[in-house]
Amino acid sequence: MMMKPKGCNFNYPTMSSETQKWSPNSTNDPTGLRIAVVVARFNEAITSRLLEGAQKALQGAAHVEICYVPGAFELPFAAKVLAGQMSFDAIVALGCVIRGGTPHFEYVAGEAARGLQQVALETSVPVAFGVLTTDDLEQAEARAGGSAGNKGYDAAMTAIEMARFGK
Ligand code: INI
Repeated sequence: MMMKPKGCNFNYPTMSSETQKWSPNSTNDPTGLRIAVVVARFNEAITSRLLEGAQKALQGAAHVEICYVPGAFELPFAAKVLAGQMSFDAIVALGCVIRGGTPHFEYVAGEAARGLQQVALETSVPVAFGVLTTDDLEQAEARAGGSAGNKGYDAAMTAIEMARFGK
């Protein structure tokens, strides 16, 4: 029999698909949690929809603090400041980086991902990666409440689950 580590959730299947599947259970329940959401304003038409998705998942949380930064590159710094405030159970980082044919994409997307993971590992405050990295606007729209779901919702559900991890 496989041992279930404390706080781990094996209740929903993991499948290779465009949209994550979430089944309601105690690890996806935001009740009592304090969550910070940091949103990049760059590509605001998309990130505002990611925020709407995140807010839906976080309904019922004890507190949701929403902060804005100029672009995805600034998300790790903001996440580190918020993690240092010691009052948040998890952080959701939302952004949208569109390739657009320049090397800038690689730097912004890569540093956002690397920096956010670094903050989580250094502070032990979970940081969910709700940053779209797409080839074009159409792909971003699909993932921000369109045909491929809402990655802001998925990131917030991830933050809730990870806030309860090991507890
Ligand atoms: N920031 C984004 O969030 N998405 C992008 O697509 C993007 N592009 O393409 O340039 C972007 N650039 C700004 C960057 O995040 C910083 O705000 C800027 O470089 C100042 O540090």
